[in-house]
Amino acid sequence: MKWMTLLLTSLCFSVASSTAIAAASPEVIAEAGWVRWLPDGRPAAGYMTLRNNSAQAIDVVAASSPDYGHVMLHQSVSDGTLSKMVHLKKLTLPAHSEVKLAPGGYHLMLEKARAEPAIKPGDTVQVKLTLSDGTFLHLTLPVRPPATL
Ligand SMILES: [Cu+2]
Repeated sequence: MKWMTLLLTSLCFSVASSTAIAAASPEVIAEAGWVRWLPDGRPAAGYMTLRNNSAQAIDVVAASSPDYGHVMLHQSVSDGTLSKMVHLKKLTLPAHSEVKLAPGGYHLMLEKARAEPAIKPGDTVQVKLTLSDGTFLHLTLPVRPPATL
């Protein structure tokens, strides 16, 4: 009976891994992504253009990274004199359109960078975006110094 259990276990593993591949979003792509690094352990920001090629709106509902302990969706807003950052629960990508995450607007806030080896310009970081249709985007973003602005 023991071989049966082993066989079932390995079958489950192969099903799980093919599901993980299938879960990459077929409809949403990210272009021109990068991370703006700041010195002294200050939070970094992630920028990119997200394109939704589908006929329905899709939301980005979560973001995470193995390279940062805490990742949030933020929007910088200004009333003309003061600028502040608002935490977003989701970022809607309308059908057949693109949304830019860029300095002064939407961005990923990347906090609690891993310590060893410390993230620095020239590195790449991994970011995973979870979409409202249950699929994911796995991104590899180059890290650049703030002067890239
Ligand atoms: Cu922010």
